[in-house]
Amino acid sequence: MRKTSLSRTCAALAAVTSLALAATACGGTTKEDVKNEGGAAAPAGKADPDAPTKKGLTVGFLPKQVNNPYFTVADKGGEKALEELGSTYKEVGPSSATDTAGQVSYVNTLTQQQVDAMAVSAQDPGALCTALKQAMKNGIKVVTYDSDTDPGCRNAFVSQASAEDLGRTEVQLLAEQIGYKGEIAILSAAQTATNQNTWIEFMKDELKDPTYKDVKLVKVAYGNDDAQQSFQQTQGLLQEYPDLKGIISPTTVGIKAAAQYLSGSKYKGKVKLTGLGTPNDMRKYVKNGTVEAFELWDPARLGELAARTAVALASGQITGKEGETFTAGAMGEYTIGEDGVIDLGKPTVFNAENIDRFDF
Ligand code: RAM
Repeated sequence: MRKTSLSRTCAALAAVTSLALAATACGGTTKEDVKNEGGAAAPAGKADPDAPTKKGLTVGFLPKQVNNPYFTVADKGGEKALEELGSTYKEVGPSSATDTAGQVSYVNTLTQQQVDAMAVSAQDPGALCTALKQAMKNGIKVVTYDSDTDPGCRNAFVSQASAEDLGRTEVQLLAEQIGYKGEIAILSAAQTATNQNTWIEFMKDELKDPTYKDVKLVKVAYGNDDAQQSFQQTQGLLQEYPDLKGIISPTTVGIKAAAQYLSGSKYKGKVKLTGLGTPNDMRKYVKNGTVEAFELWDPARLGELAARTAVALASGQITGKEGETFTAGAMGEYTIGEDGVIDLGKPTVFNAENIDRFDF
């Protein structure tokens, strides 16, 4: 796999995209962030790595969307970890991935309830900032997981994998399947989603490599993490671009709906599909020849790491500053990176050979 250093790519990204997006994607600091009290990661006090792990804490999970199987698995991972740690888990959240106002009011509810920490997957990077800062002012530790807000609006971000790895490998997976030639499209989630937008910028950057000179990205469509809208968007893409050779869908809801559409159409096996999906959602489409390979991290481990990070913050073992380390139970030791980002690890590529080894 071709790899460039993240900082080099981030500099390139800043040159080609809006600086704010590049900063969110790469964890850099913009003027905007400096205005956000305290700048990045807002560390409070000094970390004491030897401080005892507090028990009896309450940690609220606020996913992008509660009825999304991906978040059900992720948040269950958080729940299990909190149980083990002797703390209490609760989950609140909107049922639509485009209900930004709903997410803001859930942050306010958790603040009013005086939880000790919250783990939030942001539908929109900017919209939650004021509410999250208010939570931090009230002494609540804020962890984002899955989809980040601005670094100044949370203590730490638990990232599922390097955004660069995810964006580039999805292009590599699809390009290989279409023989490095033809029109491709992206079927994303919500237009404001921090995580998907970051990955898409890396996909576009990857496509600039001469390896892909015959591959053309014709459209980015948005299915809003809604099964029906994603299905219709896939149908629309094929009507608009009858020569389309492949689709990348970096959302578990999108890839499943696209697979469902392709699998019942004349395009089955002809129009290639890859992206981010859960093995349980995608198994049938891999077995029936609609999908060759796709990828994902283990959402339960992501939720677990978010919970353990929240507890480490609330216990004073970490503050969210770069270089601090903590032990996340059996998951081992993690070090906080630039701008308070903690990387879970490498994603897994699933295909017909290995998919039956996974059950999530
Ligand atoms: C969807 C959500 C989530 C994303 C996964 C891959 O479930 O958009 O944020 O991480 O897909």
